[in-house]
Amino acid sequence: MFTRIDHVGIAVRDLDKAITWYETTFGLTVTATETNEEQGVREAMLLVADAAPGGSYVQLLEPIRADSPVGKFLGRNGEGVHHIGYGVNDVEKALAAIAEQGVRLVDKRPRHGSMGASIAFLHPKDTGGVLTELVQAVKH
Ligand code: V0V
Ligand code: CO
Repeated sequence: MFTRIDHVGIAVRDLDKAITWYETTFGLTVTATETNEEQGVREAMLLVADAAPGGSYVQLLEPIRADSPVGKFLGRNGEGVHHIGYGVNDVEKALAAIAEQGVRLVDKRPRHGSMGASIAFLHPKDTGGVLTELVQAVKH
């Protein structure tokens, strides 16, 4: 069902500082940055490896509101790994198959994600404490 790891989402307090750190320390480069009002984040995708039908990225996430998923996470845990995003070919099909296994869905329908992707989250309480995101990337 999963085609690759699309991205690892990392909660940060200061997006610009975090981008500079990843660029200078690991030599990564930013492919896209975006503010996602619905998700309450300003985020940047840094390419790690290119692959079809989409690359693998580090996603740096800075909250734009304290009362948002990433804002609450930072308050509780500080900076660090927030979620894993797996690539899928058909997010609606994957959601239906996973729901059938009894896993609670945060999103019953896909939402708008980074770089035009369709995304949906599974509840971390049903996935061994790992917030898990399904990502149907725009083909390139
Ligand atoms: C919360 N919990 C987590 C967690 N966030 N566990 C593991 N990893 C995380 N990232 C745990 C938390 O410790 C609590 O456990 C419990 O879940 C309830 O958390 P809460 O924050 O008090 O309650 P909720 O229900 O308000 O929020 C939890 C959920 C929320 C997972 C429903 O964070 C959510 O909707 N997340 C999905 C959206 C999201 O994360 N967006 C930002 C990335 P205890 O204390 O009860 O044991 S946006 C993105 O990735 C984009 C745009 C993209 O990729 O394109
Ligand atoms: Co994500």
